[in-house]
Amino acid sequence: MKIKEIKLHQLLMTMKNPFTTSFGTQQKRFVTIVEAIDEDGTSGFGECVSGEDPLYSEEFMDATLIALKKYFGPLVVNKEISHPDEVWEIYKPFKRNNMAKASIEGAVWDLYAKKKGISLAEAIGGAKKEVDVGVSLGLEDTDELLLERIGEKVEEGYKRIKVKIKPGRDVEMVRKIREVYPDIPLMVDANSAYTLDDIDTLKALDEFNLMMIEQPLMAGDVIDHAKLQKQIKTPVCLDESIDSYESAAAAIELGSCEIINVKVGRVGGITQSIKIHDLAKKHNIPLWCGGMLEAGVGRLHNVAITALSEFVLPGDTASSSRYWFEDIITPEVVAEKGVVKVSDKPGIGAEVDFGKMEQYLVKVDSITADDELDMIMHN
Ligand code: OSB
Ligand code: MG
Repeated sequence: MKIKEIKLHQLLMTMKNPFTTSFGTQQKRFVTIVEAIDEDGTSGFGECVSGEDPLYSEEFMDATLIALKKYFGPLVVNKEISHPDEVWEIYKPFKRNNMAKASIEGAVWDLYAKKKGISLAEAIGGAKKEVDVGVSLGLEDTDELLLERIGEKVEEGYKRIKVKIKPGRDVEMVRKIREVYPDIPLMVDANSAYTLDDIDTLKALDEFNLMMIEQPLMAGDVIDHAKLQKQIKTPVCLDESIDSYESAAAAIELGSCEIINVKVGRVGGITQSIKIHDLAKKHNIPLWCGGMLEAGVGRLHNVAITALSEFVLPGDTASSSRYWFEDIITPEVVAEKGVVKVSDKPGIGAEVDFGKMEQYLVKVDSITADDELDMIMHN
């Protein structure tokens, strides 16, 4: 494959409902769709999942766009690439910026699968025909409102419910949920809002038979999480702390978690996700696919990676319609009774609909062979 042009379609989308976590509330999502076009005019698509502000991780969309335009686009344009794994190698000297790297790598994976005439899931090595999904619910102003939301999602058949917690909205809120829904598969996500000083609160959650507690402590930490896991019964699941293959290996070795949430963008792409997958399988660590409030392209990538065998727990890849009035792909991602079908069409398995995208479009940037890598450092 030789990529001739990379287009960065920058979209501003509005979610149906505001989404509140311990970081704050958001209703607008700034999405970048990466389109990698090869010499035959075939397009592969990736989605950049950076946050709008550096709250979840250090990456944020404005900075990510600079990284894509200045480094990661020019580094792959006009290069002969025979397999998408090579993209990580090309990017290796450049530290971090995982979501930026993953967005182009994802487009190359889609292009590669399309060229081979196979689905992205098959290209990755995923054999599942369908995947189980749950739903991630933001904090609501009152517990009653949250219970209403949970009721809707249970009714829709999602395989597990995840609720966001933060200090002051934790034990009593979960107690109320359990009073109404004693048996649903339930988990909580703290988005790094606690410290070991909150050990009593974290221990108190043990009584609710939660599937797991996601990222209770600081992003990046594996030491305190290991101490915490020894003191609580609820399995710790790491999200923000698993930002590379190396941090996954450290967390497994230290016993910092019993479960890992894989987000392709956070770990630097599909190639790295597969490496983490294989490591987790070896150590019997169950995986599931997290979400970053993706539009359709990222959502389809999530479905494809979930087709791998160690993704044994329901992911956060809910229906397009849970987030958007209109997604940018045809057909949209649909979860029926908590199950999403894995497409067997070539690549991501749906068309990116430029007509639908138009309503959200802010700007399109293009990277071609004219955009040479411009660095101070030389070899
Ligand atoms: O912590 O998993 C998280 C959304 C944005 C950033 C971080 C997280 C989330 C979610 C929602 O929990 C996942 C989704 O539905 O896409
Ligand atoms: Mg999380």
